[in-house]
Amino acid sequence: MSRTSLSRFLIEQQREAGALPPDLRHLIETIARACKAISHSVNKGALAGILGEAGTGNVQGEAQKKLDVIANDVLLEANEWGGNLAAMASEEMELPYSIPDGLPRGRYLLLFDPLDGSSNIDVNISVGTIFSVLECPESVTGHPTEADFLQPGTRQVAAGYTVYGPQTMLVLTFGNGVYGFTLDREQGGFVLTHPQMKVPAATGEFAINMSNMRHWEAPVKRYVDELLAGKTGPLNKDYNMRWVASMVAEVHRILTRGGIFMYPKDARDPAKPGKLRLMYEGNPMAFIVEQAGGLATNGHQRIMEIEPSKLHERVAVFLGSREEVERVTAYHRG
Ligand code: AHM
Ligand code: MG
Repeated sequence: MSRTSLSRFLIEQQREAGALPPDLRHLIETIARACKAISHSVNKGALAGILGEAGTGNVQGEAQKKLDVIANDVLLEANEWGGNLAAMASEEMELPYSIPDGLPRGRYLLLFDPLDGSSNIDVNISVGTIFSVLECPESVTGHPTEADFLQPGTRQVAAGYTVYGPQTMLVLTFGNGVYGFTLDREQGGFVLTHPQMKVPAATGEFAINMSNMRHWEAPVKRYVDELLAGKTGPLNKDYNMRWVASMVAEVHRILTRGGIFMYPKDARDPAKPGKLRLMYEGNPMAFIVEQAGGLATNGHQRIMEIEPSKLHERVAVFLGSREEVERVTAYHRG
């Protein structure tokens, strides 16, 4: 069987499809290399003494796991000297990390959640890395600031995630469809295994943390009540439910067999528009899901059209199969 490596795929996209400038191709190869290193750490687990708490907290007030910190460092180190980036921003860092003086600076901004779903690390359930690439505004001559990152998701030039599951898979888009690559550990590289991934328009599967039900807003309660009513309710169909508590794993399942993922705004902290972060969770996942034919809204508008006001801004998320995302979004409007 002839196999297409990630490098070959990216070079062909650059040459034939013209979809990818050379510096963006190089950046994606570098991110993939970093994700390979993170995958090795995740796989070693207790053997490398990397499970458990780091003993520190991040800007969002969440306790950091050792692997949150390791994955963040791996991504920073791999990407700072490549010459493609002006700055990076991460869930684990309060402020952007500008490429230090003395190293070449490029034209892209990279945002990431280095280890998403980190409550799952210690129990050996899938976790992942999510990333988003923006162009640095041309007016920036020195070190980029937080304001330079505050661009809507429609301005993303690439996005992707790596899921560290039974297989490690990298899933990518740069606005030209969605492609999935599986890590071949013997060969040491990613191989194209899932060309043109598509989210089926209809689904019988939903994902939401039901323990928060009493805090939900009326449109979400109504929608989930209807899903639970199954064949005897207005939707006239039985639904199944999944909740991994790793967004990367849920989105990967949805890209494979359809479904709707929801993390709505709720009344636990009325000041927060949701739990997930817009810039490095909502936007990249929305870009991927839309490129695969699905939809992603915050209940009111496309996630990718939200004008961000801060780096660590939160967002309500409804994403996946078109028909279901349209329905729950319509309930918010109505
Ligand atoms: P994290 O980035 O701190 O890991 O948090 C994000 C994760 C998502 O992957 C997942 O969908 C959600 O948090 C699960 O939250 P909960 O534990 O409330 O169900
Ligand atoms: Mg996360």
